[in-house]
Amino acid sequence: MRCIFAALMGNTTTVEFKKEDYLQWYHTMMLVRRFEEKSAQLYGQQKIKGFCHLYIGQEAVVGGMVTAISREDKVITAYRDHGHALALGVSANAVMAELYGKATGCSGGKGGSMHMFSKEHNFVGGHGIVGGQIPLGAGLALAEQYNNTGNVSLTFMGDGAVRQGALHETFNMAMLWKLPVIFICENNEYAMGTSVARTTNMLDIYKIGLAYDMPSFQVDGMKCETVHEAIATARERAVNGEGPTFLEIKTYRYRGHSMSDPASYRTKEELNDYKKQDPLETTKATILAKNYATEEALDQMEADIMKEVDASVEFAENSPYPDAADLFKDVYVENDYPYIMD
Ligand SMILES: Cc1ncc(C[n+]2csc(CCOP(=O)(O)OP(=O)(O)O)c2C)c(N)n1
Repeated sequence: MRCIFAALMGNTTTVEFKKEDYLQWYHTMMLVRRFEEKSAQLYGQQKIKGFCHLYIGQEAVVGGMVTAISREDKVITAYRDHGHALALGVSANAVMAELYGKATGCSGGKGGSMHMFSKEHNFVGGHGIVGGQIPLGAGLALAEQYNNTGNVSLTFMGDGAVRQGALHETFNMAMLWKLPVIFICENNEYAMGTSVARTTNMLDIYKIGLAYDMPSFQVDGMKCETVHEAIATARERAVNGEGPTFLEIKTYRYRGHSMSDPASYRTKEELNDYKKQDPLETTKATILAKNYATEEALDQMEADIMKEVDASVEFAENSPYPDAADLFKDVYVENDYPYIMD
């Protein structure tokens, strides 16, 4: 355990990654980035309304996640959820239509930006109440343990959410029952306009887990390599019946908290320091240096992604709004309720 700890605390990895991993990371991150840039534009045109929290800057977290998990694992997160949905394979069409509030969206157009959901992709949301998803994530893990599936729950949260009391109750139960859950705090340094330093004397969030004897690590979140290794190691422990892990993944959002935030609480220099470590740029540089793909091939990949994103806008534009008669559908359990996880 000591050597894993040393590897995760630094910004290097002990794993040899394959060409396929790098290409998948680049594809995932590029899809999320271009999709969200388009969403921001559409929000400005009032095509997308209501709350909308962009993930731009944090893409290496979901990039590293997808190569480290099984597609049967359950993933749950807060409202900054477009990246998780897209990375797990929910189509750009279904995510864009959801942003538009259209019936073809992944939550039937009734969830919007904060409530992406896909039973088919084992993505259990998309939750607007800060920290509300933490106990739910442990519940998902309990179901996997009870049914002896060998799957794990990946329970994401922001740095603001770790101050919720529910986290402590959940950590306690998860450790007591050795639940197969990976708690992942995406520490992007701010909860709305409030920095971590303004809310706590303990800046190393991962240490919260140590109070419960939970293996807890800090991870460089600007690199898919370190994220993948941390999640894969935690997953192995969970699958082997060794219980939960807490990962504090250090990342940064380039945009404001939501579309209405000018982000005046931070400096341009701070933002630029993170942009210098941009995971799309560093992944591209590695791919080119290792001759995993040519620059032209990567440009082609990007052009194809842009087409996919543009097509999703057309799809959303041409989709119908939910029927008024469906207003009370999907609220309580129904026999044919489409979102219950079997
Ligand atoms: C229980 C609760 N309290 C307050 C809010 C209002 N609120 C929405 S987002 C947010 C900040 C959360 O920040 P963080 O958990 O760090 O996530 P990030 O936005 O950085 O992804 C707050 C306080 C809420 N949605 N739920």
